[in-house]
Amino acid sequence: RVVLPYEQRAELAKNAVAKQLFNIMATKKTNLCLSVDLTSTTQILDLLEKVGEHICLVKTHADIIEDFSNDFTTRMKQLSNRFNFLILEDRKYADIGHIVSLQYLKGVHRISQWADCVTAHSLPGEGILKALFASGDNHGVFLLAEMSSEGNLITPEYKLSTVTMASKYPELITGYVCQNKDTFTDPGLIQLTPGVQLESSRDDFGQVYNTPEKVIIENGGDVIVVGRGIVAAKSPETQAVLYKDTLWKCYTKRISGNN
Ligand code: UP6
Repeated sequence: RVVLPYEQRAELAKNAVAKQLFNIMATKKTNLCLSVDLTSTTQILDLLEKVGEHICLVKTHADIIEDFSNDFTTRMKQLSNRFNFLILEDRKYADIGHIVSLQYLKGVHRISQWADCVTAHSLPGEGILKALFASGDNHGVFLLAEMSSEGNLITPEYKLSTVTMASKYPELITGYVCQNKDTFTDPGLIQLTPGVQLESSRDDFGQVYNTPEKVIIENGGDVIVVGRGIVAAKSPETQAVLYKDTLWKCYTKRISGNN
């Protein structure tokens, strides 16, 4: 899986969003996902205006935004069309299927109307996937198979059962949020890896950061999530270009087999 180029993996993808995302990465030559963890819509839109051309995916947390509105999502959608990136709402669903379906379709956020894909935990069991599958067309789910935070309670058995559960929903699953390449083998799925900064470090609340080399070349990351590494920089735009170039270099090194 890890040595195949994104354009070939696009052809193997069974989920429409995964196919699209592989193609965007190959066309724009970027595997950078910006985690735009800001609390104001103007801050978010201003930043996307500046870095949209450098990213393949934007990851949102709609529930941290203080002035969330339909107008905001319309504008974000316009930017995603203009710059050709997709939108992932990192909702990390973790309830019974019935409620997750309502959380996806309803509420103030109406996530299904603007997000190309969402994240979900496998903890509640298969019903969560059944519900998300029944709740729309041409959408996707990144299932949490591992977490970046220290002391998280995910075991090797949990990870294995997560992948077995997901294999029953090939049209729904875009990929996994995970840290290691041995998590899954299907080259049509995407490894989304958070916990990345240019230097390995930690924050005060258990987040663990690895370097681009480690997460892409050693650990098989396909789409790399960077939040504060870009968002908290003096010049997020300059930093986004730096991350984009560094991450892409690691990917080309990986597929050339020259590691
Ligand atoms: N995220 C993780 N680790 C996980 C899953 N998700 O950090 O295992 C998400 C967080 C945050 C982003 O919810 O939005 O990735 C990481 O942000 P950071 O780069 O600022 O630490």
